[in-house]
Amino acid sequence: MSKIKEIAATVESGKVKLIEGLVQEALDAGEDANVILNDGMVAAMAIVGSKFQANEIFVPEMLVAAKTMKKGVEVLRPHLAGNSVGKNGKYIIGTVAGDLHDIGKNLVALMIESAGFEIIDLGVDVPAEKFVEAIKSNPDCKVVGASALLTTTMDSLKNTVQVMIDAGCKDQVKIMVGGAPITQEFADEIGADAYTTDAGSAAVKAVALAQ
Ligand code: B1M
Repeated sequence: MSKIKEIAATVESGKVKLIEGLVQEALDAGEDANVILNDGMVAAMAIVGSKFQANEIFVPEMLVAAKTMKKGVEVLRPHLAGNSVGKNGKYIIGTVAGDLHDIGKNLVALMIESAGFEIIDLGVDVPAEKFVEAIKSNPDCKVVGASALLTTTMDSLKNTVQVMIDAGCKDQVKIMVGGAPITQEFADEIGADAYTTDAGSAAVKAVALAQ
């Protein structure tokens, strides 16, 4: 089995103790960090999602797979993040109220940090008012990102954007949204300034919006 396949299988089966060693071995063997991330770990999480949907696995297995992926990402972190932190200003990010998923949000934060932003991570299950509070207390921040992973939290994302608009935040920041169920159409409908499908394109968009 190739190292990438081995990493994918390890995330999928939630073998937390093995992942750090395997990711390091792959890096030492010259594998690209982005390939390890996308073809190994992100691909594994998609399989985990499909198995969950098919009732082949349940929440505890999803949780342990997520924990395994997080540990793997920590080994990759220095290879993905750049060293120009802060040159593009601050970027506030969080997963909206009612939503506990943070792997995608964390990857977006990591890529945006590597594009030269100082990250203010509000975490998961973030009330709309907390986004507003963070924006107002960081007047030098020009871009904010909100993530939603569940179809049931799309409304929460809509509310988050609306609360930010009502509080006048758009005079200061551009609002970016993303997450698996989100589309460009939905982003336009709720008044967001930008939507991207993945962490890499989110970083490119954030740089453009901060100029
Ligand atoms: Co959840 N979960 N989960 N889960 N979970 C999904 C999302 C689901 C699709 C699985 C499935 O059924 N196939 C499904 C949602 C279905 C739907 O909404 N229609 C689901 C469900 C149902 C649930 C629960 C309701 C299960 C239950 O309790 N019965 C529950 C909800 C809890 C809650 O949030 N209130 C739940 C819980 C969990 C765990 C806690 C066990 C765990 C999360 C652990 C964690 O994050 N710390 C978990 C996991 C791991 C998943 C799956 C398997 C993997 C998510 C993930 O990390 N993907 C997921 C299935 C799947 O995704 N196929 C699933 C990898 C990650 C890199 O991708 O998050 O999409 P993603 O992020 C991408 C893009 O979306 C984008 O860039 C990222 C990187 O490229 N992106 C942005 C994300 N945010 C962005 C922001 C941007 C731009 C781009 O700009 C600001």
